[in-house]
Amino acid sequence: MARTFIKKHRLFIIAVILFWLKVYIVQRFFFHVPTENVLQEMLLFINPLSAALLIFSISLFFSLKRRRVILLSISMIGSVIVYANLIYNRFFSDFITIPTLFQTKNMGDLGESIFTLIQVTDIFLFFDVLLLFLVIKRVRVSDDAVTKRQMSWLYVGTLALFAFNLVLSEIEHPQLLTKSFDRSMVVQNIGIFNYHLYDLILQTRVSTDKTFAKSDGFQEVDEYVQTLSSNPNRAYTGIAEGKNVFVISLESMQSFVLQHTLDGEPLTPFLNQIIEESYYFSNVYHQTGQGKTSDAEFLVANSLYPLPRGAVFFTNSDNEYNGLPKIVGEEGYYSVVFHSNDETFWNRDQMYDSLGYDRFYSSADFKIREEQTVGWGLKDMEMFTQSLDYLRELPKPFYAKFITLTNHFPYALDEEDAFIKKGNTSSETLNRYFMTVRYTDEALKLFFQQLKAENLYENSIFILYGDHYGISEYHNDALSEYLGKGITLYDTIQLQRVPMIIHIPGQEGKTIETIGGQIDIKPTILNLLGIDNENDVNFGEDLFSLERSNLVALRDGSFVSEDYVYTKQKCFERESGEEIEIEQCEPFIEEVQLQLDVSDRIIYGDLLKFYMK
Ligand code: GP9
Ligand code: MN
Repeated sequence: MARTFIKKHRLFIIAVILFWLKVYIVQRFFFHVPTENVLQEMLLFINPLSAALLIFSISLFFSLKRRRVILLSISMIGSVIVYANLIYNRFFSDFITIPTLFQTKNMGDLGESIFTLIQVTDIFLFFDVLLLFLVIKRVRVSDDAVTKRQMSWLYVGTLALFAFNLVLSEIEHPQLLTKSFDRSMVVQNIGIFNYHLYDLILQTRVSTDKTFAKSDGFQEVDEYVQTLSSNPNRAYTGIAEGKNVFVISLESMQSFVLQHTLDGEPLTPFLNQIIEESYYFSNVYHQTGQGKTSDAEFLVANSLYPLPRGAVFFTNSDNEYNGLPKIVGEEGYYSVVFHSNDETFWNRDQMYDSLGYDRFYSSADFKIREEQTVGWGLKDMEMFTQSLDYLRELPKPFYAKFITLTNHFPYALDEEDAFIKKGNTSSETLNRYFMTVRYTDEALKLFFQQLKAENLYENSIFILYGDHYGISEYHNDALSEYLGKGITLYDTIQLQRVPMIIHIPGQEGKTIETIGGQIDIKPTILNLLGIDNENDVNFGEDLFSLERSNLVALRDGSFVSEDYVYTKQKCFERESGEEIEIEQCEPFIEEVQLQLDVSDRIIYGDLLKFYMK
């Protein structure tokens, strides 16, 4: 029967095979998904087939006359979906989820960035569509009508294939679909199309969670919340009480640029100098997900994890939060944000209200002339300079957040703003990144000078943090050329460290190697300011604490502990970077999953309000 089916449905079979092979090639050679053993290789090869059979089977419901067009359309739409994921993957080392599709307010600004991620050779990824078109034109005999029996067998076969795929993936990665936050692992196991189906299921679960979380899940969540403590170090309590607070988000700044040079020139001379006079936390990791800058802001403001899918700034901006701006506001602070982008980007205008900011200075509040902008907006130097006019007038004490932007992908820079020559690795992105990092460093230097001149420096504290990675895994080869060593999975995690600097004028410098994350910033600031917020739910701990759990969870479930680094179901010794038995990491894997899960349930269920008096 299979023979007859093949003979009578040649076009269908050809379309499926072409598409299967194309998706396999993209998954295997273009996506950043792990392939380390034969089973994983096999999974990558077979997993596009069940999805290809399923989606092309739609054509069989159409009349013979229409079928050719339908086949071609499916092939085209499918290819666009794969390609969109490829572009996304090149930048984010991640895959598209349904909530990201609704972040339409961000779309306008993405133009140039997307353009940089497209390569001319990408056109070959649509070669199969062309081939199918030619075949359809040449093969005059049309396929046959399909019988009900054939249809049933087709679906039984597809289902069996999918089940086989799931069994293999369960062998390779037990509980992947029920317990993982790592999308690249899911795609590696079930393929990009089945992944989208899985994402759809997660989406519907989120909606139902919203309704049920309050009644069913609350007790469980509450039990966990009661165990949380930010363990403040009393020696630091209130050392910055009443001072103005500057929180500066360093766009795309990773720790590897600090104290590093390019052709003998330091990449961050100012930051290197300020580190000497500050508390510098050398092992702080970013914990952001798909919401990038906004996720980092969320972590800093709430000491909660951002969401596993989409940007919480978009999905849950109506929740009640006990945000840092709101808490300091209750203590008499005036809280503001300076960011020269449209106020709706990342849905900030809505979310900032929920976090309790008094005022958001967005692009509408800056004078923006063409020559003062580059890439995504106003140059950092100009942003800082113009902010001063507002800063001067603010009621004191103030809490002021600044979001830098020049060091944003695609790292564009005007010649006159270049303080070093660009790099000479095989990635133009990385080469330019060095220059924009150096520029932002110079902008910070200027800002500190200006603040000193305005008498705003002495009575303030400064928290500088990197928001997320700037160089994705796509540029690993070039990065290893620069670093002079290969990049292992272990290194990929270590590269997620971001600058974390607390500068208090008058205090001596100290490098602190504590393992921490952005989630720890809020309780740290509150302790420095001497603010004790009893009703607060903080998943982080004071970075100065001597009783820290020293376990930092990354958003995809990877983690770093005192002794271990864990990612993609592999366990490494932190000290040496050597891979060790997974059993060593196991006790922490569950703890990290639980922590992420409880935080997610609090957000999806809008549960924070039950803790606020
Ligand atoms: C845009 C800026 C950059 O306003 O925050 O956002 P990112 O793309 O890094 O999340
Ligand atoms: Mn950012």
